[in-house]
Amino acid sequence: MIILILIFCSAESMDTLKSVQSLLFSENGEPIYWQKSSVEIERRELFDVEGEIYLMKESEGLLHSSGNDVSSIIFKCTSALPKCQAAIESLWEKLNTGVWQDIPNYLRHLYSHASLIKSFALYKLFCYDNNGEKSIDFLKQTLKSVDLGLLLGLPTSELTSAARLYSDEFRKLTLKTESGPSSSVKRTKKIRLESKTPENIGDKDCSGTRNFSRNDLVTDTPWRKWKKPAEIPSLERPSLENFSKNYFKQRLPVILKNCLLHWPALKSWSPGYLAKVAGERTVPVELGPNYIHPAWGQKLMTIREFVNTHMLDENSQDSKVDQIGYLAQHPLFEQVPELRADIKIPEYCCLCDNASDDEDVEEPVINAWFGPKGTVSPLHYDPKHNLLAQVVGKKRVILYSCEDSKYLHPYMGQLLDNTSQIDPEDPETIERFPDLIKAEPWECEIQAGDMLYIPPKWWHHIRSLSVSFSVSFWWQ
Ligand SMILES: O=C(O)CCC(=O)C(=O)O
Repeated sequence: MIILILIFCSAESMDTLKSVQSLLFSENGEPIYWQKSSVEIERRELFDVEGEIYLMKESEGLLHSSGNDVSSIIFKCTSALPKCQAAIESLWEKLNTGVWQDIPNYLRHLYSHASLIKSFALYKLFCYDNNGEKSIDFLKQTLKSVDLGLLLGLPTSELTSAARLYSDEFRKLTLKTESGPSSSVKRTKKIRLESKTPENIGDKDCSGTRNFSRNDLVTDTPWRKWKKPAEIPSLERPSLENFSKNYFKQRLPVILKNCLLHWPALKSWSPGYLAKVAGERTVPVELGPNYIHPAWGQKLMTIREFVNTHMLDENSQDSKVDQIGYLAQHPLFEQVPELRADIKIPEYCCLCDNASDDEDVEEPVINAWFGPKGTVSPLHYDPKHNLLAQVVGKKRVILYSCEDSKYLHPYMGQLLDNTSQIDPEDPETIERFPDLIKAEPWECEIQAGDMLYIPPKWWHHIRSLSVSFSVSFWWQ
């Protein structure tokens, strides 16, 4: 019996197991995390999380078992799992009490670490308790556990490495077997959902809120009637010097045509491709017409689920559900480094406002914006320079200069003070805010292969006109 199970278990899976094990334990079996973190957690804080730490250490102890006694390994893993789960749930409560900014980092670290231990227990079970469909299920839960750690805790390098190893394993497994799932196919964002435990986060949706039909969307062009929009100039791969002198330094928007031709993403990305490469990864999807609408909410789901329910049918451009889903402003490339290899940081991002700061230009913040036709980002501004690269499909962009801010009536309050009450698609807006007539709109459509430069503090309203994948680079 033991021999049979070990035969089922591939050498590759065992290699992954060893690699993940080395993220958790030093060569002599000492848990690495506790050596590193004892300095981070102060004594009085330790008192607050004593119970959780006890549970986590116990689980780790169980998981660092060696030998070939498979039934004992399985027993230890199944005993470790509920302990990790209890620690995760208790930490989740703590992370969701009080103001998010005041949550100490050590709690988020502990949450991430508990997720890593849980994923390791699940993966070990996958390796030793290998039986067809059930093992795929273990592997899915494994990935979900690291993703929850990455999304809701702190994105530690250990979690990122583990996620990569598990994803590779999942890809190999689904390539090898026919039984795998078919490969068919924001706002300073911090995910904090209301559900009590992380386990049911995946099931949370905006139920109770009104479903919004895509037919309700206004797609007319009222802003053109208020004032003829200026056209945003468009240049074919301008030199750095030209871009810097005439646009970057002048703070003027411009479309940079055909700048992405060397990106592998331009050829390969499609909803089906994303589901194939990262289908089992859990991501936060925004649901509802846009982030200021009362029917807006967030739901964690796998990319495959998102593609299968909220995207089409790539040809028909229609989604299967009424509610619009948008994977918006998400650091997907940190979470899924495999996709990071498909894009390049534009050389224009090396420009900076002060020549003396030349050496201090930081890496840009890279976010993914992936959704069906009809996603809307309401009129808002961001403080940084932005290159919005359009990889798949097209988007319509309406811009207003920061000089027109006085006519754009931002919401009051800290959370939405970079968002305007003006809805350029709503014909009645002008009656509520008649001085809007004094603001000068700019407008353009960006296509796959284009990049739009949006200067800092320029207001932008963006609607996808087809299935769309954009990547934004914010810098300085
Ligand atoms: O494409 C979108 O929906 C919004 C993009 C955006 O707001 C940004 O890049 O800052």
